[in-house]
Amino acid sequence: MSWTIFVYGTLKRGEPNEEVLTDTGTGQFELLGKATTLPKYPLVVASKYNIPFCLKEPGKGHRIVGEVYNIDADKLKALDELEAHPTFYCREIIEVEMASGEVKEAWIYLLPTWKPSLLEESSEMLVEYSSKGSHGREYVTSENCESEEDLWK
Ligand code: PCA
Repeated sequence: MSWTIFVYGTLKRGEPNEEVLTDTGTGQFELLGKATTLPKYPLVVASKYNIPFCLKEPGKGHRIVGEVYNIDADKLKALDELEAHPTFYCREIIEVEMASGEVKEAWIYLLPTWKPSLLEESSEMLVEYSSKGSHGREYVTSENCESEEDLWK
């Protein structure tokens, strides 16, 4: 399993898309543990489906808490499909710190572009995402989200 991935949103254990990661029908995975990003990022819940987004603006927000997995190429393909990489989220390599203090390189899905108003409206920048968190914006499953534009209506 040659890919290391850091997940911070709906792919985490107990979150709405965890099965996309843990379904062994679409590839293999191994949980390495919890970790924190070395850079800070703005982590916001936004759009009409209440999607968690880590915005590609390192240095702003907080160091984000998530989970690190080793996955195989099949699983990476399944995740890229869900996250619509590279047309929506963009998968990039960043540094994350494991609970042990070990620093690893891992892939993360970042939102590369957004409307300026997004950061102003979502005044709350999270450290650790949970769909049922105190932000009060529970994730809405959107199997038939037709277009990216539809998200922001
Ligand atoms: N899924 C990916 C990116 C945001 C999301 O909801 C993740 O959990 O890391």
